[in-house]
Amino acid sequence: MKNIFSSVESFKEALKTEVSSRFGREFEDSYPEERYQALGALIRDQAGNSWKVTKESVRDNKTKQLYYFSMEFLMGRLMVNNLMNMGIYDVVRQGLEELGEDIHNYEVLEADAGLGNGGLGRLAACFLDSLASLNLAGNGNCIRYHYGLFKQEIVDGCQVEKPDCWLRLGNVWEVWKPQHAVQVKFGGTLNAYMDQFGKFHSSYNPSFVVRAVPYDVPIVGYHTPTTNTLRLWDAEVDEESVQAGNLDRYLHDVQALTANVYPDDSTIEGKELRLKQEYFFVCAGVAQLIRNHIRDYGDLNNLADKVAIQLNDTHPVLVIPELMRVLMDDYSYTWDQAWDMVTHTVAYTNHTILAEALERWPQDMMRNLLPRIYMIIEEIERRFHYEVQHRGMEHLFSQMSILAGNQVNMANLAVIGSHSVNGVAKIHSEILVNSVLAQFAALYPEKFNNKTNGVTHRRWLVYSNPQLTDLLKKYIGDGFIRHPEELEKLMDYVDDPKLQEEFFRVKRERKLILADYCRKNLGIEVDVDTMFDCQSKRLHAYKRQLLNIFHIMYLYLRMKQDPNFKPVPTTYFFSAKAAPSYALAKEIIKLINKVADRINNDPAASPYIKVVFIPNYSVSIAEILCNAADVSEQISTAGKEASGTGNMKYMMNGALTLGTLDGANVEIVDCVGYENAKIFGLKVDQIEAIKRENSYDPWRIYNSNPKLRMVIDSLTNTTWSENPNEFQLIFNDLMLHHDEFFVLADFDAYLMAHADVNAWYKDKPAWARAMLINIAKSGYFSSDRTIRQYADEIWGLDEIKFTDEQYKEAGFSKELKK
Ligand code: 26V
Repeated sequence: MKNIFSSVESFKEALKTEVSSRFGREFEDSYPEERYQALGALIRDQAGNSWKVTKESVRDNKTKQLYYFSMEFLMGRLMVNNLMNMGIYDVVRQGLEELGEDIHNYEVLEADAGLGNGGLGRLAACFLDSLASLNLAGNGNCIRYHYGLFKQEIVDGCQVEKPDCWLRLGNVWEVWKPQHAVQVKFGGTLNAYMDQFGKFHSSYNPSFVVRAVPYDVPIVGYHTPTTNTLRLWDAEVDEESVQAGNLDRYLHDVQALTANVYPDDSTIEGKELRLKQEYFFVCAGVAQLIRNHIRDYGDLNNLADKVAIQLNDTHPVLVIPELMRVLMDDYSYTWDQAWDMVTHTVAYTNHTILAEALERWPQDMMRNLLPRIYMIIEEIERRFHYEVQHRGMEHLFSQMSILAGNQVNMANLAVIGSHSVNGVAKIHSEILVNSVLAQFAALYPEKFNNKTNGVTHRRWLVYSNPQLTDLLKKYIGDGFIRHPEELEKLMDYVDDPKLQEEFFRVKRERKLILADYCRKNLGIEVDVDTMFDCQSKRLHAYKRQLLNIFHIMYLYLRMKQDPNFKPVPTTYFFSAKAAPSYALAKEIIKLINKVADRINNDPAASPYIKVVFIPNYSVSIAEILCNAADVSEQISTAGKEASGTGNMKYMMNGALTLGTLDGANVEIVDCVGYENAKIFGLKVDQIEAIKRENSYDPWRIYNSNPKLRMVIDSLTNTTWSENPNEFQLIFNDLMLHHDEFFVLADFDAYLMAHADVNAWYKDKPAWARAMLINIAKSGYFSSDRTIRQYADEIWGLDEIKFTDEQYKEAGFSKELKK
């Protein structure tokens, strides 16, 4: 196989040929979009060589495979990532340069694949990178949404949602596979009977049938031929299945199925379309894995030995009854055989303990939409109830049942049908075992485990922060790219004044890049010699962006009272999308923007305080924000943030965590020590005690704390808006609805924490040392570590092996293996 990327010359030739044969134009006459598409096609085709040998190796060596079912994969852009992982970035950059082109202009033409809401979807994307880079056979399974999560614009301080047409230029990475389409059936009637041997038979007459058609995206590992598949299912019409006189409605329903990512990650609304989406990609994904398995092994008897399925939250939990259906109805396994296979194959990850986000579906909706699936769920429930009774735990059953109060409880179904249940950080897994799923933990203690999240340090450190990467290489070599734990070597140099100075220079360069973005896109001038304090994540009451802005409001109001008060010059960055129907979250965005307007336009205050709200938080924005930060705000109410992963991205780039003891912050301080982070606020047990004693009284705090009172009063006294009712929802939430997330309770501690951070920041050697220690200790938070643990402790995966021939065929030289 000829590798066109083996030299700059052959790459240039290939690109010119590709442009002219694809678009019928000379390279010089072509449009930038055409050149971009041609380049994408060349890279994808090159990945195709590795893809082929990966599939062959997995098949021939009978390597166990993972299927990661997730409603969301927040991939971001793939160009730089793919070029770097394939080890051909420099060839392409130089080739383009010789053709008079800047590679950066190609990189920015790519739209972010924003197929997700936030942490859960980005985690899935990081996992794919680590799976491939660790030579593990891991397939992603998701929906090919035609529009990503909405784009956020800020108009007059308020969030406005615009469609995200990420497919406008097509998707250069995907390969359409119409030959692998499968039918997915919904609704209608089911007739069932038992034959004289006690075997179940059914005839199903669905009311709505669609074709699920896969688009495959290659996921290339770092310097290895391993290339996995992210399979995105699109919906197309099934010509045979249109009912007479119903064409318009049918076309609309097919198109709606894959139109949008559901943008509300805070409450679960019982919308039928969402349930349809869930079954759609579950049914298609299961059909594909069964088909592959039969092709490779002839039958399904060893399914659990060769296939692992991970459910990313409950959204794909219908995998459990769907796999039961296929095994029993299509392949004649008995219930007990099928149940044994399913429960040894499927594992479940929980990502939230917020009651309002736990999935429940109306029983009627599920029965009408998925009659056979519902029937199987009823039988799972019946047998589970029997088991609980048999084990003398009937008194616990009501809290573990799947069907109760006319609803289907998806988390309970997930736990019952899985062999492993994990939380995503130590404290979160403890809360699952001790409270949310305590009854299950008593019944099935062996199922429960923790897998602390991670992020791919390749995207979030190596590729997005080349300046820091070069510096690290100079001191500790490049082994950390494959072995992130080697970042620890930096500990030998954290007191070295030369490194400290060089590091500050790198940080300043990153700040300049961010400042440049703010100038060009927001028209805001940012002083890079101020401290950069950042909070970027979805907007939720429990994440407490409100606490952050209250501190800023306090500083400003105090400056107005006392002209001698001069805070440490700081730029506060916020970036956050609110669910379109989440009124309180939207009001908090408005407050942040109104405060920013007032302070930034006040010449007495703005040299000391600047507030920047960066619209449309996305993977690409995070790539320029996280690595410019000095301080990382991780201030959720203790017990509410399952893990957080932004905290890890900031830490890896040297920011100090200013946070509560919540989620993975706990492990961050475990690693760096309390002296290298700033932890404040109520802890989980204190919050539990306050709730138990019913002793929380926001008014008492308000009345006894003049600083806080000044801030709360300013919400309604026209300081920030001419309309005194502008922030009424916020006021009511805190003062009349009992401040569910303890903003007032933590206000004082938060102020003090900031004061400590400011003092610390002035001591440059101490500050640099702490930042460098954070980088040195961040290897643990690479998703390589997380995936290794999943692979060893849950999935039982072995590495994919390649022969020398296959290396060659994939166009890889063995030197890249390090
Ligand atoms: C929930 C829903 C509810 C139904 C409509 C659509 C939708 C979409 C997403 C979600 C997910 C909520 C759970 C979630 O995102 N959890 C986050 O998972 C991160 C990765 O484990 C973790 O770091 C965050 O702490 C956690 O909030």
